[in-house]
Amino acid sequence: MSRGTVVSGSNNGFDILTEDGSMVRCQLKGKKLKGAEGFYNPLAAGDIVEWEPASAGTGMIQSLVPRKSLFWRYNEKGKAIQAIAANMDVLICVTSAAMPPFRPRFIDRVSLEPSSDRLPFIIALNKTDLGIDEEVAERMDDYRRIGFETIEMSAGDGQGVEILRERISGKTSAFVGQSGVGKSSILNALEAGLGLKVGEVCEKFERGRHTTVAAILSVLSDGVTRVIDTPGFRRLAVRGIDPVTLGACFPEFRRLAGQCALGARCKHLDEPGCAVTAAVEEGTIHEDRYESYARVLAELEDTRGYAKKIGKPRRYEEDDYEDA
Ligand SMILES: Nc1nc2c(ncn2[C@@H]2O[C@H](COP(=O)(O)OP(=O)(O)OP(=O)(O)O)[C@@H](O)[C@H]2O)c(=O)[nH]1
Ligand SMILES: [Mg+2]
Ligand SMILES: [Zn+2]
Repeated sequence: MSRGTVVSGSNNGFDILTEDGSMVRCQLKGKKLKGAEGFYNPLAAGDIVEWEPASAGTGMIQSLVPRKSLFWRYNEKGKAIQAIAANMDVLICVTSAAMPPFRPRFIDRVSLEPSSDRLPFIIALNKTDLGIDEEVAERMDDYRRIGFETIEMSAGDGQGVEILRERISGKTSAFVGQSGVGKSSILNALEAGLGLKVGEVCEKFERGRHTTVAAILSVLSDGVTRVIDTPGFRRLAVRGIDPVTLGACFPEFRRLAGQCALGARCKHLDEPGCAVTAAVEEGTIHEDRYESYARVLAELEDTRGYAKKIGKPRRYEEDDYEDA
């Protein structure tokens, strides 16, 4: 039995990067994959599997090696968790200064999983060549202030590309974010040879066109740096977090843990003696971050049934409307 890494694939077959660096097309052995029970899809880009050679240069996947990290979202149609990218050392949320517009509430939602899993997380503000509005600059400053790592960059003119390269060098990183923000373009800027497909942003609606349709892992020419490109989505619905622990996924709220009069039971809404709402009034918690928190909390309360059912891992579904 050998080990290999899933580069891409669907139920019809997976491209596996073997330990000696060659590629082999593999099928699953049987209908259910050992180790991937309960998921909408058995395997994500970045998964490590045990496989065996089969006929004519193909392979048979026997089992999934436990994941050390996972980015996933809740698939509403399948009513199950869809694994998007696995085993990354760092998750990068790509966002754009413009075209499509900067969406901090979307970033807030993406940040919840790495915040609670302690997975290194970077906010990459792309398309800085289009100019950075004051409002965008102010929010990026706030993200840094509360402890998020950020990179301001442009796949278009190359700003920040070397900083990104240094940060992900020798590691596996996964790039996620809304359609059209430039995830595939950034990877092509790191290495033109990747030749990932890039699509225009629709001028009228300022939205991407879902150009990347499946996650794919690529190895850069240094032979050791791995990057996972993923399909864009417009909105992330949050599932499966216990509402009373949501505050702990916001680092600047977490710092106030234990200071609310109600202690760990405080949901930071209108409870007397709440340290979080006091910090919002004082301006030490950004009111838009608080708004994100309140919206996600309401969503979690509305979908408690899901939360119970799927437990941990918690999260996400694709949806058709734009704003969180
Ligand atoms: N001006 C400018 N345009 C960029 C930049 N990066 C990407 N673009 C453009 O933005 C559009 C979308 O880029 P993609 O790389 O396809 O975006 P994506 O995030 O991979 O989109 P999906 O695959 O649909 O999720 C293309 O027209 C790119 O040329 C940048 O830094 N500056
Ligand atoms: Mg893409
Ligand atoms: Zn509170």
